[in-house]
Amino acid sequence: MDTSKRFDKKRDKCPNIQCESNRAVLRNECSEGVSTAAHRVAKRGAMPCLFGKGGTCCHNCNMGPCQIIEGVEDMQGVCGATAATVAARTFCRMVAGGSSAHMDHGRGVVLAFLATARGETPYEIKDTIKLRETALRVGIDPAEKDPRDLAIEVGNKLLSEFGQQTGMPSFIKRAPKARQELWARRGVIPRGIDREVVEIMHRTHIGVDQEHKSLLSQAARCSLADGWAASMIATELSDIMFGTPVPIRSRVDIGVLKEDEVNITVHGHEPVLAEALAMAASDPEIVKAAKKVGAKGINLTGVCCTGTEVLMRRGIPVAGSFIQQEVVLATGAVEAMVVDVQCIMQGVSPVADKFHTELITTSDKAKIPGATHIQFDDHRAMDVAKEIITHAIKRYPDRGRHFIPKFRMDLVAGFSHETINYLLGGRFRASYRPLNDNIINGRIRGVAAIVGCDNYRVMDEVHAELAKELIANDVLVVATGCAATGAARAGLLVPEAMDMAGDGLKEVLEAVGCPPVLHMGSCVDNSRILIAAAEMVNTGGLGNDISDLPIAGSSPQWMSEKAVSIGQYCVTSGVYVVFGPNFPTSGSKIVTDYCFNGMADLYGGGWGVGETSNEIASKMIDHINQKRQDLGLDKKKERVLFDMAMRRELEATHLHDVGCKGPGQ
Ligand code: NFS
Repeated sequence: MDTSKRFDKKRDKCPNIQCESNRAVLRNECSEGVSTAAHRVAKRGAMPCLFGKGGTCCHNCNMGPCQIIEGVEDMQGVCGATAATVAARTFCRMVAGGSSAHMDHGRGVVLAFLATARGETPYEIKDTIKLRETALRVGIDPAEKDPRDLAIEVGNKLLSEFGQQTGMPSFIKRAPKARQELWARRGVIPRGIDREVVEIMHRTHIGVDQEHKSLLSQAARCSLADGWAASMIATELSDIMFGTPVPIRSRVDIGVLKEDEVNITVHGHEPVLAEALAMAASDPEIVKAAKKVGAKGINLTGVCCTGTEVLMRRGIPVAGSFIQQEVVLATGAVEAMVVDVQCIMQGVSPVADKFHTELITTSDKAKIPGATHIQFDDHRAMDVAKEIITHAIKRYPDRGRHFIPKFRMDLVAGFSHETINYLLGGRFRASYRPLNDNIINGRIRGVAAIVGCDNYRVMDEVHAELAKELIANDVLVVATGCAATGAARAGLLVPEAMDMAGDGLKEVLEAVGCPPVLHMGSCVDNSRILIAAAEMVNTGGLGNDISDLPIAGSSPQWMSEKAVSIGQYCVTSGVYVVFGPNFPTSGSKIVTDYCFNGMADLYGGGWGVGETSNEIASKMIDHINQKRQDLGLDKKKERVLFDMAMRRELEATHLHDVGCKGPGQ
């Protein structure tokens, strides 16, 4: 039945209903009356508040709020604050907000790690090799130590780095030497993890730091406490506890929900709860209970970065990215959505309410009106997980009219730094040497990272289009988070997609047998990209610092403060980073110029912005070409111009090759 006529124009015009699986669900009569962020974007209109958008609305005191226009004297803040000061302050607070999310996540992982080492959780110390390597990196001699004792020492050391007031977090030393020296010269080495966020909140209070360069220097320091400390701690200890990812096949998109099983989606960011749910889902008692209500079993799927965490380590399918969270529920086929922290839209609650779905919050830091709260505790992880699954099982008989679209796509995930090292170098000489050599000989032009959120205000196809254009130009792509999920939906995370790569890159991929877009994990796992970049420098032949490498990064659909913090730690690490539409300081030309050019002078990596995938790709490729030229590697690497005809051709070949599953297939 053609149901499209039942939808009004606003609904159809909404940009991301163009995403095929979202459209299929939202146009199905089962979702009638459901409102998602896509609809709210349409209702709010295309143009958000310009002052807010450009970072020049100051509401830090009760003399305001002041909306400030740069260069207009009457439009300064009541306190006299200029647009540059306010935009820089706003940017700093975004970095602090984003960093704090990763810091609290990292702290939670360390606490779970310590409890695990003491034998108080159902988790294990799985990767003892990585534990020993990590011990050495934080200055602990692992010799002759029992893994549990060693884990306690490592955990306590890393936990202390959150509250320390002087010195520096241990993993800062993983950056290339030249980078550490540059950070020391610029005065941006973080002292303790939490301290840098507190200092931003202090400096941005009314009447404290009023000089944009000084403010942004603290943003740089805080961002390093995120990337090279909190996020890296979260990734490394999660790997030790739950296993370092290796290549693993799975599926992505809403079609991973199942008709005849109890569908539970885990949504949020922290791996601890999702790991417990994964363990409990196969418990014989639980399976028996599911069968008793007529289901064949438990189908655990992921949403957002929690989903990515369990995808990377267990191959659990990802039902949706950030923009799909409400749509997954609008299928009417989900018994429970279990959330922990971050990126959970309040809009999921009313959508769950329209169906038999139970929304379950599990963190006392993140409660949602209308949800059932079942507090998670590492020490009682299995009991809590079973209690949650039992709630879901009870809902299964109440499943009413529902619609699961057939859209799902195969993918290969699991490209940790260790995997890339092994895949490229082989078992006996694991190293980045072959990658560097192929960059030097020109088969690979460079490496690009596509990371971060997806966003209803940006066209859904941007991640995939950007990735396609980069790989066609022999740029190897690494991806994380919702960007990786978006690229996976488009079928770019399977080895067969190498046909879309340029000849040089394809030759390398054929030899190794991996996809042209490598899934490196969740958003905290962007720290894996930092480690990979440092390893490329250490391997030699591509300069002495990260800023010398022919690499670039982009978050083309950024929306969260975390994305700003991630972008800033990449810039502070020497990477050129291009944001998708709108840069958060656009209300001040002074601050924006400083972020784009001033930071490039200071750190060798700066910010950029692009409106379309084509513009973003051009900027990234130009930067990579410039770095190749600076390294003396610029011989004959012509840019492939990417036009619409080429895109269509690639699309057609690709869908045929990887067997895209559309409705009815
Ligand atoms: Ni990261 Fe944005 Fe959220 Fe994960 Fe997805 S939206 S910055 S990718 S889920 S954090």
